[in-house]
Amino acid sequence: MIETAAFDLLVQGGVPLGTTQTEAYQAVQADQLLNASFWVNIALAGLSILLFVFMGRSVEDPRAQLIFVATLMVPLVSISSYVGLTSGLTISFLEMPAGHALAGEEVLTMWGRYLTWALSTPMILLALGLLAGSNVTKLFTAIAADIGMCVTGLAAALTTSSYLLRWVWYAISCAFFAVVLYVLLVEWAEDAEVAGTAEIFDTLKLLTVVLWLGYPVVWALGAEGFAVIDVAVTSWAYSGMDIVAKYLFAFLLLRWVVENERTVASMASGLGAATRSASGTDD
Ligand code: RET
Repeated sequence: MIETAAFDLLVQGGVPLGTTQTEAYQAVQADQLLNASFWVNIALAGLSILLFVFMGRSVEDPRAQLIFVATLMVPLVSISSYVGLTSGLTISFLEMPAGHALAGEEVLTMWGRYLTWALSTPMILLALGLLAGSNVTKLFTAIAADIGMCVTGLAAALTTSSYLLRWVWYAISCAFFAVVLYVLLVEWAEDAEVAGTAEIFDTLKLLTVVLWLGYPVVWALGAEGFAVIDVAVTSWAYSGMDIVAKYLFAFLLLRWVVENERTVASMASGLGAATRSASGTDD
């Protein structure tokens, strides 16, 4: 039976340490299920970019435009992220430490995902914060914690020295995530009431919270965590959640902004709206 070298490498798990980019690329090519999980997102991101540019063509209010630009960045980052993955540039085979279910084996790690989330998820939060009428403090808090979550998630995936320390990084990432959830669920939910955007904000908040909670679950179940599900299924789980968390989310948000540009325009400018003053009276 004739098999490609890349297929051999994958099946036998015999990929040597320090795999080259070409070997990573060949391994992706050899796994159609995995490769499809990348290309579906490349196609959808491309279509989303075209659609969102078209939808935003006559938006004039600066705040609405900023929401558009932030949201448009999401598929732009995404298309770059998935091209990085499918080309083998941002994936590596890493040897798992003792204690891991696949200890001693080379596991395909899609670390580019965590890296690019550090760019795309702040854009999602910027758009949501603007919609809720957040002040700068809350916006900064949510975005800084979110970047912390992604970078420490990246550290968890890349740590090969100690199994325990992988989970320590994971726990730190979850702590950052808790801050993001607090701002979304408590602070911005209140702000959106004041700003008059509660209806759409609540829908998007629910979509965001439910889907985002899925990411740490998939990490824990996937090859990087307890290795209950294999690499291609893990990748599809992320890709599937990405489709809803990014493209559907962005579409719902932008459609609402186009239809309600005047509501967005009438929100107080300077990102200072919707705060309770120290004296307890509303601004
Ligand atoms: C990780 C693992 C460590 C613990 C936590 C995680 C959370 C990730 C999240 C990712 C959301 C990504 C989105 C991407 C869209 O472009 C890093 C998986 C808490 C919430 C929405």
